Amino acid sequence: MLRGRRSPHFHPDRDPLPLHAEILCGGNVRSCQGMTSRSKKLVYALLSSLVFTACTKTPADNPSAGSSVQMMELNKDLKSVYIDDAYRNTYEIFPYSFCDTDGDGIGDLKGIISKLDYIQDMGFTALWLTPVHPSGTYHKYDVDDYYAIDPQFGTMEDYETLIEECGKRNIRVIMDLVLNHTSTDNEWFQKAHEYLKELPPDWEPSVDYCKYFDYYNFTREAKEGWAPLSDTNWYYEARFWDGMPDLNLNSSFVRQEITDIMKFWLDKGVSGFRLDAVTSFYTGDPDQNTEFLRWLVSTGKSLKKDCYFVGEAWTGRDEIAKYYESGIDSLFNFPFADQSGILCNVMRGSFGAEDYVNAQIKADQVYRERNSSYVDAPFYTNHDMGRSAGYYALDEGPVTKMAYALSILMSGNTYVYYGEELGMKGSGRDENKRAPMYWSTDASSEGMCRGPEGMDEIKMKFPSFEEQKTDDLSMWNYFRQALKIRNAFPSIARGEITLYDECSDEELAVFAKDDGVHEPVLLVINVTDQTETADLSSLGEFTKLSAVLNTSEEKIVYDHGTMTMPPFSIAVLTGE
Ligand SMILES: [Ca+2]
Ligand SMILES: [Ca+2]
Repeated sequence: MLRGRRSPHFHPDRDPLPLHAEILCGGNVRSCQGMTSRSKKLVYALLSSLVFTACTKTPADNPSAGSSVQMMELNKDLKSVYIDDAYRNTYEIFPYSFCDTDGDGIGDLKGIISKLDYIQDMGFTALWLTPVHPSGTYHKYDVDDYYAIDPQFGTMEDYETLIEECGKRNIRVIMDLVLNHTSTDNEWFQKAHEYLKELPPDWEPSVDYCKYFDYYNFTREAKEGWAPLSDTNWYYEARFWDGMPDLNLNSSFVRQEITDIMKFWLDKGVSGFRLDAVTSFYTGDPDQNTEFLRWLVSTGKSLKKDCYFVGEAWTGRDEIAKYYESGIDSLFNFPFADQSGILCNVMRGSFGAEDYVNAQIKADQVYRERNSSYVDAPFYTNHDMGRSAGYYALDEGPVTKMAYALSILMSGNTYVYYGEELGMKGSGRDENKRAPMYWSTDASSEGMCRGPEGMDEIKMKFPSFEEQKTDDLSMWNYFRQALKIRNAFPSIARGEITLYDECSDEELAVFAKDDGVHEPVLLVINVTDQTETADLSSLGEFTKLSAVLNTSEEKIVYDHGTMTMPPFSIAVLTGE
């Protein structure tokens, strides 16, 4: 086993984390002018068995204990730089479970408004709310009426207040736009159904009599993915569930309706749209999906010049790249997300620190080729994924924290799912992934929601917000520091990456980010549970340790060009 690196077969849900044996003996300093990382690793492998027992340090021996002090002190004076562009820190809220204000146990818009100071204080600059339109389900991805607000969540006035209050805080609001399907309870579907019920069996339907017939895909043949329409001999396309009929996106009536919907909400002040289920628009036909996106994006931008679109294409990098040809601003960067994605694999040791950087460089190249003004949309988890604290069963915090920082420090518009800043848990059935925001351990305290029906009882791993907010070492505080750093150095969100591969390897990576406008930064990341060192003296431009993200008791030390990086730590260097 390589020094400081877990076995590639390490499984955090199964295997204990190796002991934090800090090896501080000399001979293992990376140098940007020194050996190649390959040959260094051989030396590490030989050294490790010799020095492992000889120079283990305990935190008590460490004169620099108190890394949280370093993090709080060093980051204290960082100033947020606000830039009015699409590079945002977006907080994803599942309204049903976020904050309840009227005591019915269901989160509401007034609840979100009451937490805007919390959201702003965390460092977020945009909100994405999952659907808020009337719907029979708690998740509301089957929309009954695109021009209204679900009474469970509040009123149109509440939504307008939300947008206004967000505006005061420079927070943009992104609306979830579900265009692949509606609910069967949507008036459009009901009218089409009525019409087909009354149509004599041997007659052909005509849009001259009922335009709603054209809104959906109907056929008289039974097919897979199509559901029978009751009291008729017709079937309708319903790929997800027979309560969600697929819209006919070729219909000029539907396209007019979509245009009207976008205009309606843009006029109310939303900044853009998150597009649900992009790959299902035309199932199995990426070309048509891209063409539809091209129409949608150009229509939206003709209504409002900077109307922002982010698409959910849950697929691999090269197919995501194809959708960028449509001119869409952003597509969620799925390959980095979830339990099977790059971020989790880095923390589990099956993907290296330099691989994490190289994967970003490669993705940037592939996406930029298709859309030179694209804005990446990195994220780690969302409402369809198990929460990240559950990915590392035996972790006591450092791994969960560091993984999120690796996501937050990526270029683009970063997305964070509510509750992840507390390390909430929830996996398995979808309801569990949408558990009540853990404001307090007392389920009856102010704002607490009851959560979706059918949700299992979830035992949280980390404390509630009430307890975490006063603890400098908490998950919440770490998260806040990560967003603070992102807000203080615009090159982190906007910069292009240069990897210093001579001093990067599986354990540690050194890379610069520069957007050509703001101060360039150098990031040093140690993704292992061991202390790692690197000689950065040849990188003359970056001489000042300007911000840190620590997870262990040890401080990050930058001394005469030598960087000493404790386990799971991140350093930001700038010029003087
Ligand atoms: Ca409520
Ligand atoms: Ca479809």
